[in-house]
Amino acid sequence: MPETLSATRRQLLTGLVATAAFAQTQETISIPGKQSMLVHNDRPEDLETPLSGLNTWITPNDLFFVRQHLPRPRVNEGQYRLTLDGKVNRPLQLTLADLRKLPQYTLAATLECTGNARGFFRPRVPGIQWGRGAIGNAEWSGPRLSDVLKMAGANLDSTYATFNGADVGVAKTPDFIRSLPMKKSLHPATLLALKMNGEAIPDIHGFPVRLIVPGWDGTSWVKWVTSITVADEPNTGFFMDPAYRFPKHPGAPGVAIDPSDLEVIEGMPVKSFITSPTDQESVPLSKTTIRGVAWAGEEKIEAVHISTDGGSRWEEAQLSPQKLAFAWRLWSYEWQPPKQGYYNLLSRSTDSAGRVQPVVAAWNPSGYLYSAIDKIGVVVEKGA
Ligand SMILES: Nc1nc2c(c(=O)[nH]1)N[C@H]1C(S)=C(S)[C@@H](COP(=O)(O)O)O[C@H]1N2
Ligand SMILES: [Mo]
Repeated sequence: MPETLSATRRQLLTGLVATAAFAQTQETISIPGKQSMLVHNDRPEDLETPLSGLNTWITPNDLFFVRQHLPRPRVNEGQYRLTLDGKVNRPLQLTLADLRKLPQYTLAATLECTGNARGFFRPRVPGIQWGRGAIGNAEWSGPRLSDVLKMAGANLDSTYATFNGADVGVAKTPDFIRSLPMKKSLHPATLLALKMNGEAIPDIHGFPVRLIVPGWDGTSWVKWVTSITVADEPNTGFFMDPAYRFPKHPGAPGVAIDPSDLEVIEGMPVKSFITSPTDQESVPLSKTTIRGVAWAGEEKIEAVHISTDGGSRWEEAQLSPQKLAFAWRLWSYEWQPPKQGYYNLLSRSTDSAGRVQPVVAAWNPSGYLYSAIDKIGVVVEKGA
């Protein structure tokens, strides 16, 4: 019977697909809890969150994306020391216990990789071809960076603090070192986090101490922080220059940009994307809830607009109550399709500074800060 045959074939196919995916994750992901992630690289791990994992305000640690350039270090809690040096009156070596004794603050902040959604740039650019999921929102807890700097008697007129983590350079990849302007370092929301969503920071997310730079792209959020050096110049290593820089003025797509026309990325654009339904999914004619997230770096999300007709008409989506700087807002829109067929669904966010998501993202040679209006296609089926 054809029906049985197709059912069997379908079972067989999904069975095969499932087994292959399972075998792959089993082989490559030995990180507890991270089995459902999309694997871009396995050594070191670069893992993307599936869209189904981005429909909650807090992203669980097990579903949080991972990006690292170097083999992941394992830091021994007892032996851990945080060194403070450079332009400080009292060079310090702090233990975890010292950091735990300081006043602890908790805040929600969205962490997004600078290269998130790089895979959408045309012409294509080299680098991890992230989809939408190199992003997550978590609650981070720990002392303020400013309190730690003041403990060491840091010269607060110095212009930078430079952070090194326990990971070290290998082969052609240099050590991961980042500098943060003193102004942002002294911001009360900039933390040395000891906890992520109420638990000790997981190894893969920077145990035991990671820098939280709310509203700025993920590159500054140094993991496994072991030293902070106060200085009047930024570090000049690879991860400050030439990496993670953005054109000072827009360049033509596909055209190289002179390094002197690039600058360090500070802050993030206004963004939104659709998490459900997913691109090319079939949805019923009855009713569909379109969902997604929106965020705006140091600003707040003011509105999200949805178009279900390719951008002719726009309607306002419902926003979750959290109107905060640094953290994303979830949004939803109840859609009653007029009839069956193929629809282009778009989402566009507006923030408290009046920034609006553009139709076209600013192309740049490294594929950073993709921020165009999101677009997916869905098939509305009568019987679905
Ligand atoms: N020490 C160290 N910190 C790091 C990195 C790294 O490679 N080494 N990668 C950065 C980048 S580019 C991003 S996007 C975030 C990713 O954080 P996550 O893996 O916890 O999601 O960590 C940042 N901090
Ligand atoms: Mo990143």
